[in-house]
Amino acid sequence: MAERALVVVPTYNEATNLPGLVPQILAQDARLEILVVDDNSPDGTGRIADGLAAGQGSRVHVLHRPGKAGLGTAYLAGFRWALERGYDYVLEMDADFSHDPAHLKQFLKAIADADLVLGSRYLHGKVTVVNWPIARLLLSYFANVYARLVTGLRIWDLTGGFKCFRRRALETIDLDSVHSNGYAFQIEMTFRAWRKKLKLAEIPIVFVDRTEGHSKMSRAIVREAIWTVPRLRLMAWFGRI
Ligand SMILES: Nc1nc2c(ncn2[C@@H]2O[C@H](COP(=O)(O)OP(=O)(O)OP(=O)(O)O)[C@@H](O)[C@H]2O)c(=O)[nH]1
Ligand SMILES: [Mg+2]
Repeated sequence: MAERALVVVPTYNEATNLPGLVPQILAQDARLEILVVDDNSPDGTGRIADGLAAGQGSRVHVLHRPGKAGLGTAYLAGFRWALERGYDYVLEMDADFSHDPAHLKQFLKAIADADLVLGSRYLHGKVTVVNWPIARLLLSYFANVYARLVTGLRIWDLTGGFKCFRRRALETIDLDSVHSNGYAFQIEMTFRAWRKKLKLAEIPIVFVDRTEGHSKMSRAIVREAIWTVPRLRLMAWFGRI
């Protein structure tokens, strides 16, 4: 049977971005389908997603959740949806055009030789971020230095959200025990994949700050990331991961 890849796109108030994004994703590769996971966005993103699904035949799907419950649980719901339906690859991607759909082909190429491919904004120390204020860039960069030092993972970008999992990777990781929800979710998934001896690969991506809609970054998300890193390390120490 032909290979199928599902791009999981979590949305919260992305009405200005989603209609442009969906056709661009589908145009990259015939194997690609999309699952929009919308948390009852007040701006009507969910209805827009339904319209796009109706117009794109069977390649666009929508999962509606009753309210804003965070990025991590949105992805976990998307991963389970994909596993139940037999997809070979599952990708994570933001709806705000920070992640260029043109990179999707590179992910599909790289996953042929890996279990998890990470899109990296800091590969070998080279910064490929466009239009972020310097304070935001420094926060992200040093968050990654911190996460790398504490976890011992030799990965340049642990907090990025543009990634591709081989089905086997999602089957191997114990999804029920993942409980971080913001940027920490990205670190936790990659850490768990590494602990399971899955093969990780990093490819360079150019990350562009959103021009439409609003950031959902918060202090709580940063705090969660700060605590999650040593928690993961300790759990690994005690053989819990
Ligand atoms: N379903 C769902 N999607 C979310 C939630 N929070 C953020 N998103 C979406 O997840 C993607 C990435 O969001 P964030 O990592 O919070 O980043 P952002 O809001 O784009 O902010 P920046 O980090 O400044 O780019 C975007 O497509 C958001 O719409 C949530 O609670 N539920
Ligand atoms: Mg964003």
